[in-house]
Amino acid sequence: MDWCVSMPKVELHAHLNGSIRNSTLLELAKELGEKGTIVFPDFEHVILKNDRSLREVFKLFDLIHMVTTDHKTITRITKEVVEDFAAENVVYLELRTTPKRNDSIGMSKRSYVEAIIEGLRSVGTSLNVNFCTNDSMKLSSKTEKKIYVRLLLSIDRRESTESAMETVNLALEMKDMGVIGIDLSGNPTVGEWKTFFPALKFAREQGLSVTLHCGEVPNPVEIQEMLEFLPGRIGHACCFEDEEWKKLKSSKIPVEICLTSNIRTETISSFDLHHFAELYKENHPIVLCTDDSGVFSTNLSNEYALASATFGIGKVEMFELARKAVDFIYAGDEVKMELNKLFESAATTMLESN
Ligand code: 6MZ
Repeated sequence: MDWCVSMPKVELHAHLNGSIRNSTLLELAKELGEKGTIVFPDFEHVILKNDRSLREVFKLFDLIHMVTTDHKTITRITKEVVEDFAAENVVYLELRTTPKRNDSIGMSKRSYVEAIIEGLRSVGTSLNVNFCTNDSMKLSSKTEKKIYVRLLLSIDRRESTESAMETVNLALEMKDMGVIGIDLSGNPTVGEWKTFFPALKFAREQGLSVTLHCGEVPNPVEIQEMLEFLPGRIGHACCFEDEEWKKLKSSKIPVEICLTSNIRTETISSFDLHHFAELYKENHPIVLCTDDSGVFSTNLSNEYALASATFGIGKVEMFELARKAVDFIYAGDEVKMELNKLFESAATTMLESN
């Protein structure tokens, strides 16, 4: 479906290291294999495996982090990921990543995020990237492609309260460099919500937006508490019971929907049974996202094509779904206005071509 590629789209749930190109991942692993740091054939086998359970996905992330977590590589991956999203006409991207500390190579959480910002700066001249919060003028209309990028710093569920607080403080320090929010993610079977609550509450009090991975596995108590926290958005919402659906629907919290990810990790048994259908029918705020485009071999256009084909939604309605996502972005009104203008002009072009 070419129109899924050509129409403008908004990506709100993409993990940096999960969005790495397969070719880059293999290249980096080969280099480490040659140095004897890893056993390349073992690594290659895991990377090229297509179907993996949720548990296996988190094992894969540990492997990915072994080959990606140095400043130079983080800069490279960021550049490539932004270029890949822009190439399929993503016009606004909220990229999330877990700041990592590695004393042996002089990496602090701050220098990790600085390496990402360096990646945003180094995107080629054919693409205009707006990433600083005070930087709206950087999007010149002369260049062919433009993309707004904003950063969310993730707290991994393996972290302590102190470490989560450190990430929130870092996000606050880096607000002027495009960091606008906090995400809670990581293996959903690990850690407890109450560990992160103080940091998330503080983040929100200080004006940061918060999104939570919620209900990726059944955990009614945690899901209820997360919904009561009233985050700006939640990701996944796969394992909800009646009570939780009721709460979600009355709260109107937007849901970041990741179709391929949910099927690949077997948190949902088949596309046609996905909760997208019901939420869409009931006009609940939703946004289609990729989650980990590299790990799950997908892209955002593919997610739109999948939703259209599976749920029988036409081109105009899919366009409206993409446009509606602008309402749920964490960037401010000025960016929203620019995006609304951009969608308006794309709508005119689409109608003329029909
Ligand atoms: C929960 C996920 C995830 O932060 O190193 N992550 N957390 N559920 C998911 N669904 C499959 N996919 C990715 O990107 C990788 C990290 O993002 C989180 C995990 O913590 C993973 O280690 P970054 O850029």
